[in-house]
Amino acid sequence: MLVDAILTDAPKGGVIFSKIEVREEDFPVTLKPIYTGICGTDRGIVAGSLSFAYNPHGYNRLVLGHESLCRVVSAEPNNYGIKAGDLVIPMVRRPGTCLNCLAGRSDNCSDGNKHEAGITGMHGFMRSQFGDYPEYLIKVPEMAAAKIAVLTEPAKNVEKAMEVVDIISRRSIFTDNQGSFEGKAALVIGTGSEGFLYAMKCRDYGFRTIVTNRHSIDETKVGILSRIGAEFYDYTHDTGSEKQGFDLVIDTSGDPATVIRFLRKINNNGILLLFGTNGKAPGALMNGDDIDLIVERNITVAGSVDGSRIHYERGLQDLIKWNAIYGGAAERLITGYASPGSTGIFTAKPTGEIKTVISWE
Ligand code: DN4
Ligand code: BGC
Ligand code: ZN
Repeated sequence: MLVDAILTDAPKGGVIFSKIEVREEDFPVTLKPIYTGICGTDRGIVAGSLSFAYNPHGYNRLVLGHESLCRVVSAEPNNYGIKAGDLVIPMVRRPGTCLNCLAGRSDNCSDGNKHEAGITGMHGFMRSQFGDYPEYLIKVPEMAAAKIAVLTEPAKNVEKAMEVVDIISRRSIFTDNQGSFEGKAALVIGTGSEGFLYAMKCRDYGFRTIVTNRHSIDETKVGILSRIGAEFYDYTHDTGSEKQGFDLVIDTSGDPATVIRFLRKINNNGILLLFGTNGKAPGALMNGDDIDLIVERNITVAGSVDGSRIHYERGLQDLIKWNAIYGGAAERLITGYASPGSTGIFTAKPTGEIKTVISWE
């Protein structure tokens, strides 16, 4: 089938809006995207800095896009309740053959043989039409959620990562004597969409939540943080004395020097969660004192990637909740809309962007 698509050549990079002939299998469901979100991963692929990205077998190009809200155009009868007219979110990962993949947890794929739409060996969702299977579609229950549902995919990463934090935090008494995180502080590095979603989730847990970057942020971003009860600080103005004592540090920057900087400010039994990826970031040295600190303070360093069906479902629920309790905070994360042909959006991040969404209708 010949479709309009946003294409790259992974892992080299580049981006064009063009037609591509995709050899479609006989998919039982046909989808048209309404919105597709652009994330740091897409820009990393376009910049050629994510060496793990690759084209589908037999193609010298990859259709980008893994964040999408779609309309079902047609669906064969199925056991998943998917029918023509439904709003759905297609899942990013498709299982390989390892035990985690077989058990429905391809987010924990143990041999790397899974595929990811728009990232690793599978065409993504930034095309005018595509086919899929009902088992990889998350139903969006109500029209009220339609505006924010495109954020479900990035939100699912946060839900899974915080589940990892839950598991790690059980290694010691991590809460106060009421079982809450109220007395604890979380630092989120980075002010992109994932940073904001982490900040909202950290507030749900009761963490004092601090978000940081290497520059100041505009009023829109300050406004959202204030709605959710989180603080911002520009760490380049940190004197080294006031901001420390974090129990949870979440990095969405992928910058080694920044990660090490804040590793040094983590409390006993604290957690460093690595999430941002940027293979082209300059290296930074960890020294012997850093290793001693990780050991002596019982610090856990963890990575987290992707999420499974349950995380998509929780992510959508949380987005609806955050939008309601924080005065539209979830929909405020969408700071701009672009057309499929404006590919410059992949190489130049608009000032103040949290999430730019491509509109396909
Ligand atoms: P994004 O919108 O590019 O956000 C990255 C944020 O980090 C931006 O606000 C950056 O600031 C900020 N940043 C960059 N360098 C530094 C630094 N040295 N110090 C402080 N802040 C810095 O990307 P996103 O929010 O869509 O995704 C965040 C990252 O997570 C990306 O690297 C993705 O590839 C990765 N990711 C991982 C998973 C997963 O593990 C899922 C989705 C995304 P500025 O550029 O705005 O100035 O499952
Ligand atoms: C996606 C994840 C994917 C990851 C790969 C992210 O942008 O949201 O589903 O596993 O990229 O690094
Ligand atoms: Zn993403």
